[in-house]
Amino acid sequence: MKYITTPIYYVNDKPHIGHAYTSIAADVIARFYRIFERTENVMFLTGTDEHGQKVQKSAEKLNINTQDFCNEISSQFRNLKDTLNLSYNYFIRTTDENHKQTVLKMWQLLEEKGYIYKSFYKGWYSQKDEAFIPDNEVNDGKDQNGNSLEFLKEESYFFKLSAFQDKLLNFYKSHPDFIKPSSYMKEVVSFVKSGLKDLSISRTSFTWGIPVTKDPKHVIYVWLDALCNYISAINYLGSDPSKIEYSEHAKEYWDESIHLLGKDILKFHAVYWPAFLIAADINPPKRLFVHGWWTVDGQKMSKSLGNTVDPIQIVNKYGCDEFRYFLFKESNFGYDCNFSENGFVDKINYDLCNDYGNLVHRVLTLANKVAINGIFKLSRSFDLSKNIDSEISSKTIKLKETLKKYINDGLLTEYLKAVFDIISIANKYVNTTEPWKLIKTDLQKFNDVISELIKVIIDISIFLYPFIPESAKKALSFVGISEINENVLNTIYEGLPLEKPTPIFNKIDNKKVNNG
Ligand code: ME8
Repeated sequence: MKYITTPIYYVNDKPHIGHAYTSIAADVIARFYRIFERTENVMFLTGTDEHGQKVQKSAEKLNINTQDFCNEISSQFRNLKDTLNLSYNYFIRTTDENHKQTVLKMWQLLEEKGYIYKSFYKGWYSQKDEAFIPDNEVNDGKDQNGNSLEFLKEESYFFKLSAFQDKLLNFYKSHPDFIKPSSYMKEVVSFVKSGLKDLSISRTSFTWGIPVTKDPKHVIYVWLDALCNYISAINYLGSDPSKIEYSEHAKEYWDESIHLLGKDILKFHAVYWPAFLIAADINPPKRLFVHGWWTVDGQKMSKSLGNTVDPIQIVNKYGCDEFRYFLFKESNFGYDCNFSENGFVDKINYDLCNDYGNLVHRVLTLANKVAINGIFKLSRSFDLSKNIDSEISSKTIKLKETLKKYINDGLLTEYLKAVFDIISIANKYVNTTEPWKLIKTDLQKFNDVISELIKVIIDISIFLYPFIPESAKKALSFVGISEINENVLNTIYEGLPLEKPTPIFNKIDNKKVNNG
């Protein structure tokens, strides 16, 4: 079982490159596991976060009914499925009835276990981050990034977060791989060590949220509400609204859960969420894969600077697989990275066209020349493991285990690098063996070389499939393979029905960059 999630996105803003990045990362991981696990055992969840003051204000500004406003923006996120070719199984909305029931059950559990009390909140609140800001991070009514804060004085329910300091520190210690990359773990540990204050978990000054059952003038704090999406989507607390029943089936997924998130929301996922879960007798998720921040041409992306990158526009201009590939080849997943359209075009032209696309095209064009009745007969019953004298074969065999490890550790950039190293070796092999000469001088040797290269193309296409699904499928279709699963790697092919290859990627003229 595998359970992969993205953050659920606020509906006060339309989707941009940052949202696309997290969602595609989750998609890559889900697709990879579907190759090596039974497909139905891999659950990939995404959705929208629709409650809270920020969303209510955005709808009010436009003079639109809040639910209608949510429906509109939520559908823009849902439609990314087609634009970005996302393979999610479920799209959750925090306005879904089923989700609301889970949040109320969670509240009930925290209350029954004695972790909720009523008091009075007095302090600063960031509407932008939907977060309470400690006094020592406030300067002149602004947060550390210069965003205006609001001073709140209102009755509130509190969660006894302070009671979880030691429990959390013990948890981090016994689960050193909980957060990847591990530099983020250090940040979290030092935050928790510096002391935890109880957390305000209800608001009374606006209404757009889930009302507390016994005290409906309070709505539940948007982060407690939102984080519960990860368990409501799998009905962890049971589907009957009248009773709480921990689901064994949900637990199987939960034990293998991976949350993907940007570094901006690390504290909520690494501190608050495990504390809520431990309080409710539920294990924290298995892994958090944290990624860095995209800037654009070296600048922070913001609506006011007008430099937000629209993934839909980029995909329409350059193609979906091209965009998916670029995001992870350009960035070092886990760390900050910069978007520039020129950089994008270079990656497509050099890596996808020159390296992968060209390898497939020239090898299969040569193979077609000797195919009999459209079938290319591989020399020997071609088995890479018996051909380990060659550098590419031995590296390709080891690749599967290396890539599995990279995916398990959230190392998406390393993954691509490892595959492209093989592509580069394979291209060199073509250049040194010169099969276009062998076809005239030594047909047996020609067949050996091309057979080996075809097997490598099959394997790397399967490995690239999670990142560039349609292009990888196209490459595989040239050799008659339509199924994408582990068997493709393990099959010993004797003959392959060939199609005449057409280019998988088109070179982009750099002039296109500035010409819309
Ligand atoms: O925080 N670079 O939603 P959100 C990289 N609703 N990633 C970026 C990015 C950028 N410039 N901008 C956004 C919320 N992201 C909450 C989450 S989860 C229970 C609730 C990505 O719409 C990144 O993954 O502000 C970040 O964590 C997420 O979008 C925040 O989306």
